[in-house]
Amino acid sequence: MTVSAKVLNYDLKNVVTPNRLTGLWRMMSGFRWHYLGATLSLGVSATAKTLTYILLRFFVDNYFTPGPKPVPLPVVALGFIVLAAFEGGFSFLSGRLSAQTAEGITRRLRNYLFDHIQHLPFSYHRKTQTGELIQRCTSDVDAVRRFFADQAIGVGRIILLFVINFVAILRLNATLGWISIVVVPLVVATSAIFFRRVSKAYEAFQEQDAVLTTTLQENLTGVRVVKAFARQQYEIEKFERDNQEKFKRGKHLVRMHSLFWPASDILCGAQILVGYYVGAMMVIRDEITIGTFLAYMGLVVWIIWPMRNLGRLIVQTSTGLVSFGRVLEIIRQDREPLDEGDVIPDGNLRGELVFEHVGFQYEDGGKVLEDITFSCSPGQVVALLGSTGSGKTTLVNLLPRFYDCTEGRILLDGIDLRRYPRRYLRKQIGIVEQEPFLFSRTIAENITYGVGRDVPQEEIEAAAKAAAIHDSIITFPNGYHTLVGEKGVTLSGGQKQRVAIARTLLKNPRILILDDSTSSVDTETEAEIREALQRLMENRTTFIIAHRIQSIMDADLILVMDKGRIVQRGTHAELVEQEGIYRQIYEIQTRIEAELEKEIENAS
Ligand code: DUT
Ligand code: MG
Repeated sequence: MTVSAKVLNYDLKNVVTPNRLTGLWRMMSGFRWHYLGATLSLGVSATAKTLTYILLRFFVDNYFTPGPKPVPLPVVALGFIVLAAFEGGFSFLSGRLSAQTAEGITRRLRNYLFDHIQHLPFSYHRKTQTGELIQRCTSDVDAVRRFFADQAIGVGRIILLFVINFVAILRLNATLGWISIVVVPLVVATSAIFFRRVSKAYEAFQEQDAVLTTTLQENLTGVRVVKAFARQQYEIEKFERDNQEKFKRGKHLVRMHSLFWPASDILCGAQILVGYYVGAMMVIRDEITIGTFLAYMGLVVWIIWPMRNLGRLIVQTSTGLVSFGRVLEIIRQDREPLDEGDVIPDGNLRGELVFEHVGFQYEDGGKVLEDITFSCSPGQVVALLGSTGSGKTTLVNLLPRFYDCTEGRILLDGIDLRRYPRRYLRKQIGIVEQEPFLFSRTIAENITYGVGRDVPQEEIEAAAKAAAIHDSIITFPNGYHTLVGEKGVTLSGGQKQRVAIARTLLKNPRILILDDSTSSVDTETEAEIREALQRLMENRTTFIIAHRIQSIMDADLILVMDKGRIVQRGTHAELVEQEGIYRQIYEIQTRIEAELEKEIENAS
C-alpha cells in the first residue's frame, strides 16, 4: 500500500493524551477511511451470512413439502452460491484492508519512534536502559500493531454481527430473540473483571520481559568484560533468575486467560442449550416452522460468537493499551530542540570562548562544576588536566550544548551560547570522545560519517594520514572498505581512537575537542598524532584533555581541575614554577619516564 507523505509525517506527538483510547483514535489519523471500508465490507459479509440462514429457512419450508414452488430450485441454489461469494469475498477484503492499515500505522509509529529517540536529549539516554528502549520499540509496538489489525476492527465485527443477527432472530420470532441475549450482561461483566486483572498481569509481564532484554543486551555488549572476569556462571545464573521470573509472570497471565475462557464458555453454552430447548418446544407446539428453527440454530451461533469474542477482545485490548502506554512514555519525552536559538553568524565563527562563573549539576547528582571562569582567544589551545571525575568531560560537553550550564554563562564570540541553535553549534564543534564509537560499516564510511556528503578518496586518506591511521588501514584486506565489527571489535583501541580522530578532522570544525583521545596509543604514535594535530589545531580553538603532561605542554592555557573547580591555571612554564598539583604530576611523570628509559637502556 502506498501511503502519502502527509500521512507518514503526521506528528505523533498528538497521540499523547490523558485518555489512551483517544490517543489510539488519533493514531489512526490518515487511515480512518480504510477502516471505514474494512467495517463496511464486514457489514456486507455479515449480512450475506445472515441472509444465508434466512434463505435456508425459505428452502426448508417450501421445498421439503409437496405443493407449488415460489421460484425454480436452481434459482435458490444460485442464491446460496451468490451469498457465499459475497460473504467470503467481503470478509477477505475487510481482513486485507485492516491488516494493511495496521501495518501502515505501525510503520509510521516505528519511523516516528526512531526519529524521536534520535532527538531525545543526552540526559534521557543517560538514565534509560537500552534494553528497555528496544523492548518498547519491538514487542510493545507489535502489540499496538495487533490492536489495529485485530482488535480495532474486531469491535466493528462484533457489533455488526450481533446487531444484524439479533434483528434477524427477532424478526423470526420475538421470544427466541430475547432468550438469545439474556446472558449478555453476565458475559460483559465477566469480561470487565478480567480486563483489569489481565492488564495488570500483562504489564508485569512486559516489564520483566524488558529486564530480560536489558540483561541480554548488556551481556552481548559487555561480553569482553564478562569473559575477562570469568563471570559467565554468575551472568548465566542471573539470566536464569530473570527468566524464571518472566516464566512466573507469563504463567500468571496464561492462568488469567485460562480462567476466563471456561467461565465465558459455560455462560454461552447454557445460553445455546436453553435457546435450542425453547425452540424445539415451539416447533413441537407448532408455533414456528422447522425452517425457522433451523435458521435460528444457525443464527444464534452468530450472536454467541460476538459475545464470546467481546470478552477476548476486551482482554486483548487491555494488552494493546498497556503496550501503547509504554510506547507513549517514550513519545511523551520532550525532544531536544535542535534549531531553537536566534543567533546564526553569517561568516565563520572566530572561536573566542569566555566562561563566566559557570556551574553545572546533573539532574540527579551533586555539583560537578563550580565557578569555572576563564577565557581563550580564537585559535588558542586550552588543556584540561585533572584527576578522574574532576569534571573535564562535563566541562567540554557544555560547548556543543549536550547540557546547558546551570549557573553562570558561556560566551562564544561574545554571545551567550544558549542563543545559538544546537544544530549549528554541533556543526562547528568536533569532538573526539573519550570512548569513541564506530558503526558496523566500512572504515571509509566511519571516517566520512560527520560530513554527510560524498568525499573524494584523497580527502579521506589525508584525514587518515593526519590521524596516523592510514598505514594501518592499507594493511587491512579491503583497505578503506574493511567492515568494522560491532563497536569496532576488529580494531584495536588505539586504531579506533585514530579513526575517530580522522572522522572529526574531516568534519573540519572551528572548535576541536579532544577528550583523552590519545590515551590508548603508545608514546611514539602519540608524538606522531600530536604533530599532525598541531598543524590541524592552527586557526581552531582547541580543547584538549590529557593525562600526560607531554601532550599538553604546548597549550596556551592549562587548567588544572580538581573536584569541579579550577585549582591552577597558566602555561606549562608558569605552572612548573608554582607549588601545586601540576608540578607534582610533572615530577612524577618525568621520573617515571626517566626510569623507563634507563631500564630500556639496561635491557639492550
Ligand atoms: N557524572 C554524573 N553523570 C554523568 C556523567 C558524570 O553524575 O552523566 C559525574 C561523575 C563524576 C563527575 O560527574 O563525579 C565528573 O565526571 P566527568 O566525566 O566530567 O569526569 P572527568 O574529569 O572527565 O573524568 P575522567 O578523567 O575519568 O574522564
Ligand atoms: Mg572524562
